[in-house]
Amino acid sequence: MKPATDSETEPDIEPIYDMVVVSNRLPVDYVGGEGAETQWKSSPGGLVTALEPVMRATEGAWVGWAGVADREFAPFEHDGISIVPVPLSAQEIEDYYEGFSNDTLWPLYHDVIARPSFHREWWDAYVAVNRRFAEAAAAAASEGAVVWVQDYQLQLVPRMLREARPDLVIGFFNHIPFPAYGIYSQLPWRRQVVEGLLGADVIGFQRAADAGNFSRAVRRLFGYKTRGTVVDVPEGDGGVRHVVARHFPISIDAAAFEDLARMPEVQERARAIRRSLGDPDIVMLGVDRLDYTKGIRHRMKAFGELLRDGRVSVEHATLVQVASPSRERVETYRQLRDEIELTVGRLNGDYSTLGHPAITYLHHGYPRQEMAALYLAADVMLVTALRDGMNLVAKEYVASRYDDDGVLLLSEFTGASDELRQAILVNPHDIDGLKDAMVEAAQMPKRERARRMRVLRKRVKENDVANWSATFLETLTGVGTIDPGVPEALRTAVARLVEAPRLLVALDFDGTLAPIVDRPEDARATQRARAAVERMAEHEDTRVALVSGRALASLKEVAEPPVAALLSGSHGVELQLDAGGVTIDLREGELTRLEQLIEIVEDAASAADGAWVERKPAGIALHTRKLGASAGAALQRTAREQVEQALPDLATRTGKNVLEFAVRASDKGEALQRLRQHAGADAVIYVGDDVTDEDAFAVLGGEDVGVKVGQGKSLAAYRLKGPDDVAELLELLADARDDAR
Ligand code: GDG
Repeated sequence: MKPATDSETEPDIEPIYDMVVVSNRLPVDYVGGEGAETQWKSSPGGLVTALEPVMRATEGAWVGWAGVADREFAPFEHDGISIVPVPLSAQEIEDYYEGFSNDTLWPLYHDVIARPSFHREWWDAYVAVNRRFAEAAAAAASEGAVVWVQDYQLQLVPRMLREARPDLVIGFFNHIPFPAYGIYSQLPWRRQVVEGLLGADVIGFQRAADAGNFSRAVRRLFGYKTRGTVVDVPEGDGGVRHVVARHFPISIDAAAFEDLARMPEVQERARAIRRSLGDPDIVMLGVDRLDYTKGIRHRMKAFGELLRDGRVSVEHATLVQVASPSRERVETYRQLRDEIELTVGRLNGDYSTLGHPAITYLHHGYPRQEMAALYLAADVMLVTALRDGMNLVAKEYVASRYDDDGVLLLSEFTGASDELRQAILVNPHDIDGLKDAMVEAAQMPKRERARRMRVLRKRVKENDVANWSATFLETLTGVGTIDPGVPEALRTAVARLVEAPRLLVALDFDGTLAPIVDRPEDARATQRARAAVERMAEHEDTRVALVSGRALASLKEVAEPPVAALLSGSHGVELQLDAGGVTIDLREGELTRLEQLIEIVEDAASAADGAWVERKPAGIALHTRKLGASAGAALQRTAREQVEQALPDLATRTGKNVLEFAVRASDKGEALQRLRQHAGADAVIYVGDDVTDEDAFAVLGGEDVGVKVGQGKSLAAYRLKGPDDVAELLELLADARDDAR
């Protein structure tokens, strides 16, 4: 614990932080004390664990509420993280937090399981508090900083931030579901909320279905174009801003849970828990915040009926329900608590015997170590949520079961069910189905339990919380570490893709199939990549296309493409759709402009040693790779100025160390659309490494797969490290396509 000072004046925050996280609650709790004696302690939630390493590495700041009303605290540092407290009045907590967040948005976003209340004064407080959070974040962020806003309480912050600080890179992650439009449209402020979110560069959701619901809301409310995971948001200047809206399933610190479970004292505690329950054969466990979305009543009803029907007895099976206190000032939650406690009382009265409780109900929060002991003690984990963004409890149970034992019964209405397919999946509304599933779980043979748990564990370990935050931040900033090989998520996407009746595999060449070399004429695809491309081109229902910025003639020379391959050169200006030649006819005016252009650029290039030009049918490219960064940039600037002066309105494009001018505008996106049409493809995979490949990623649809090779900001949903990894991906694709035939 560290002391901090109280402040009566405006907190003075320095705009020095390159990374700012904004969440309703801070990762610290106020313990007590005043002024220099103020005491804080860490509140070790999942989000803190996820973001702690990032915050430390970037010396970031965390903006949020300290958990006490009507108190202002000056910014301070706690355990190496800079904390920027945002004050809330008691009235604001009632209106913004308990009201709009927890009694309007929460029930609405969870498919109106409870009835949402709409009050205009709650909305006003939501706007005012969101503005305060946005102002605090804007005050803390350095020029060009990354700001990551968390969850449904702060949906207006991205837009407010962008208006105040257009220089910032803004991410948003929604921890709860995003509902279907039919439900969402009930919200009187539906336009303002979507507009608020669209202020972000990347909007993250738990499930693909949530991202899809959001995109539909954008189309219905604003008519903006959405393609796959990209939304085109029109800007005032007539241009568009690409916003990525896609799923990033959150996870847990799996290794930490396993470590806890492996501690001898935790294992001893697990045995003691079973003894205290009368040593039944089967311990069933539920762990939830006491919330109506969690399906606690449904599981109790099912368990009660199993006892009533004599399918289980209290000597054989018992249910432990941890229901940690939550939102106790909201009326719906008080009612829920009464109902659950009534049910527990009834069931225990009817079925418990001395030493054998039917249900052990615990309305407390417990330390994590005790949670791990409970997970180890449980033969069956019951997760029966009626709607849940992810459900971390399911993942914690799996991570704790290093003994490959235990059965997870999981509602298909949780985000976790998208990943944890080897659980027993249930519809909690179907009480008979739920009862059968509970019996099945209790009777599952040991070998089957172990088989399923091994697969579940692999999944949770692969996508842990560090992976989640890294993937999100990589998408947001384009910077991160890319491991060699083909990541699991991309393998899964490929497995889905090969189901398509007609598939188009569209590939950039330089940097994707071929390593980048100094002299473009020396570039060659790696042996593996070539072989995989040729295998794929043999499939009748798969078309391969090479999509390059090179002139077609140069592409053919270096790539030696299979005869059946479709080709696009000069960024889509040249297309070869069937074997044979292709010509492009420049109009009179274009030809004259091209000649002038060539003269200017060749002149400029001749002045710099190491620069060279590449002539294309409708343009010219100035390569500056060998000049070094600053000389290269200087030459590009001069060339651009000269060209702009003589030939205004020419299409220009900047690639990696290359500046291109064209007398006819086209891009790889247009090329890809024509190729798709020509191939009659139901699905497309596009792989590319250059900024010019972004135009192609931008036209991909929901079923398509975009893969960015290497670092850099990208609209693609997946990443590979380099051409070797692309070759591995293509081999996988060819294998899967062979199998699917
Ligand atoms: C929201 C979304 C999404 C619970 N009781 C105790 C305790 N817990 C811990 C659990 C788990 C966490 O609280 C609950 O996380 P869930 O994911 O299950 O649910 P929500 O609180 O509703 O969280 C949800 C999540 O955000 C993350 O994005 O998954 O869908 O609704 O970690 O272990 N922890 C301790 N004592 C308790 O008594 N120590």
